[in-house]
Amino acid sequence: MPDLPEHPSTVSTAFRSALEVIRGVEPRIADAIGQEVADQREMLKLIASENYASPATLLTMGNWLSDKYAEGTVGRRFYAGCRNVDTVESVAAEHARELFGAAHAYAQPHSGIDANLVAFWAVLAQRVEAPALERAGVRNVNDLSEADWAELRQAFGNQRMLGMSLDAGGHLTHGFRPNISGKMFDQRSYGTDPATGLLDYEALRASAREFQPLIIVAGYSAYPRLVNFRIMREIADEVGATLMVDMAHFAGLVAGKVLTGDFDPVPHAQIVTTTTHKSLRGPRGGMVLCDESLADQVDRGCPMVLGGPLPHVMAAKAVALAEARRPEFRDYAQAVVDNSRALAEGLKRRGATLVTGGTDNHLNLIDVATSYGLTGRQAESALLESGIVTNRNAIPADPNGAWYTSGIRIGTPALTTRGLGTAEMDEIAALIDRVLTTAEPGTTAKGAPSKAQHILDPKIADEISRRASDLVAGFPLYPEIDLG
Ligand code: DSN
Repeated sequence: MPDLPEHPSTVSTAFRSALEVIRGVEPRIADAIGQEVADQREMLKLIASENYASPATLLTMGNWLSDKYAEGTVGRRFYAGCRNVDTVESVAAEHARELFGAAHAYAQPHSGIDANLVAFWAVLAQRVEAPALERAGVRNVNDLSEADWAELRQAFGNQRMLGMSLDAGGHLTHGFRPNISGKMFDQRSYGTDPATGLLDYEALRASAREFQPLIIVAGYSAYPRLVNFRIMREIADEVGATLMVDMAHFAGLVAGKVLTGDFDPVPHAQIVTTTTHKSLRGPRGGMVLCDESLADQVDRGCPMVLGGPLPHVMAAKAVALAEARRPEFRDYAQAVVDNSRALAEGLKRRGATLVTGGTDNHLNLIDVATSYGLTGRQAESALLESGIVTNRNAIPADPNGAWYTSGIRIGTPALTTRGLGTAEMDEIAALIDRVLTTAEPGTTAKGAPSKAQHILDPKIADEISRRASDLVAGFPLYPEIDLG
């Protein structure tokens, strides 16, 4: 675990005391918090987007900063008395700039979708609103005539975005209809090469030339390989698009300098968004990095898109980013990828088919339909029953659709934080393979084939659960915290 304090008992005392205070008001909540850490200690957590924040990061979130309204940004607030929030927000942004080598950082977004909305609207403000204001000879939207305002609103709705398709590993917030981004933009997707499963930059280039998007979004939540951001920027420049990268999943690998050069999005994209709680191992939240040209627009995220910031969470972002600047974070990031590769090798050796044939990052995507004759939903449930927590995920051209899916996504950031290494990854591959080779598709109550139900011998589920919990017991989570 990161950030072991000099006196571990201090951390124990802090969490115990906090729970005691909470228990005095609402014991069910104290119990739920205690149970959550107990559950997390026992789980074999392979959800690619989850991690374990340090005690320092967790403790930073429970304090008086939470009580302060601070709409606006540093030095430009709508409320008085924000000097401490200014410090917190400035320190978080400073660490983010230094860590990622970004010209500008904005630490307010509450989540990944908020960060993406701030980015979209910063680009729309720069490329659609600012020229409209200039044409009308005014500085503020409030000064536009009704006719000019109607025209601008229509222009906002006419913009195009090119994003990675969902079944290739893209994200709902990259312009898909169920999300607000899909209702804002006319979206087209780019996919992967059906033969290799890899991004096809020439197909993407052709699509960009034809579609002429305002924004090209790069980034993924289920693509197990690297993205060449230099080529993405080249394509964006060629068609006059702004390159936005959502690095939520792999921010920790960028911070830990595993992804550098063409694979580091920050020098190549005009704007980069992230969450702070995935491979970056911080508190639950989001962040935006950008070049100088977008800094003013990004800083208007509140009130443009966001409500009042969460100063206690920005404080925790600052603490986590300070941790990520330490040399040991680079070892962690490298170990995440080494573990992911070891897991891939262990699965392949046992006969599993992986989308793209392997991994270069923190995640693997098992094609469980081809490998084991199961849907993602059946595999996810069988694994959960056996003490292995994963999530189902679509694979390219998924025959089982986005709900049942044919894939299982597995990620290594959390278990690497606990200290598990490549030998344990091979053992985990053996456990996963044993469950999935033994599980079978089930039937509905009426005996028809079901994509949801599975059959798994309870003895196998018990045996694997025991082996999974023995495995993680050797790598205690928060060993310094004893809640009694
Ligand atoms: N929910 C996150 C994930 O699991 O990838 C992305 O939003």
